[in-house]
Amino acid sequence: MRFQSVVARRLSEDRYSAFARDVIEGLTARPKRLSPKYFYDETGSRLFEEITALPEYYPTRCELAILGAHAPEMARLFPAQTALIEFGSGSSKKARLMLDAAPSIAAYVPVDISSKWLAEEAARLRRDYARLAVLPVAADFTESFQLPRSIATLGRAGFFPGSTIGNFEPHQARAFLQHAAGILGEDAILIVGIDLVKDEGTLTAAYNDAAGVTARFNLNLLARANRELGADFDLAKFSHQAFYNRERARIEMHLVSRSRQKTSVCGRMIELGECETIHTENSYKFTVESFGTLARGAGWTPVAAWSDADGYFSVQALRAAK
Ligand code: AVJ
Repeated sequence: MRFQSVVARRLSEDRYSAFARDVIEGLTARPKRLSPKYFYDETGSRLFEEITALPEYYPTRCELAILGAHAPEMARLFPAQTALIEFGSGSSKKARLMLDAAPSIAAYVPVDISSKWLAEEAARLRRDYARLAVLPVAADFTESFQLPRSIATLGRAGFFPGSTIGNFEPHQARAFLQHAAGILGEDAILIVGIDLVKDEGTLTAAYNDAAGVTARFNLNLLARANRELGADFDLAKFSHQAFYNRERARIEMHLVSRSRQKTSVCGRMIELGECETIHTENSYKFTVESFGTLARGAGWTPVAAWSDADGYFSVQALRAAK
């Protein structure tokens, strides 16, 4: 305990980045952990794009099919003259399906932590949608942020696709939904993509692809620490592990140490035992009912749910509860 508090104090000094602090804290904790939010540097974002095209990785394909088929029905739930606010917009590919289907969208507000990506995508959107106000906000969408003033008179529709909500612990998912209700205000609609509980074989294959892209995506966390923090992880000494935890309805991803080893990060020694794991991601799966219960507990009323033909993925519409 004493040791922990000394570590925490030293790590709060400015000369360490948030990434450095989280890596050292996570790798000196028991069990060891690293946050999935660090997957997405340039290499990781590229690897994730590759994942979305893998034959085993069904979520992106299913969600695009659902949006392609049902975006007009979703848009009919929006107030006339709406601002579409996307939490964690990335490439805005899914938002484009909404924009194409919904003439009622007057403004698009992509919220993303990467300001470079945001600016480039905003320029492309302005070119492709001449009458749309594109108002990017560079912010961590899990923290409080200000919506652009110019949308004050518009209705609000939140958009949170990709099953990103599945990365949160249940209590964090509830907190996020409450936070979204606060940002979006009365009469808002929230469109959320969630991955559904299904047979274990399909679930585990999606995170253990034959081409090994998910393994590279997972290992990139250590490669990133090597690049950005001057750490000296030997990637050959770790293996990718992903399995379904049925009791908690989540895929867990870990990096398993193949042997007893020592490594250093920012001058700090990290020790790993043989077979010790670093827990890098949870990806929660829901049923339409379990997600509805979560939403009701966070200030939202489920109004509609759409699914793909296999029932693998679901896009749900929620209305802010009065
Ligand atoms: C982007 C969080 C939805 O959980 O399926 C893909 C990330 N991790 N393969 C997911 C991911 C491993 C993905 N999400």
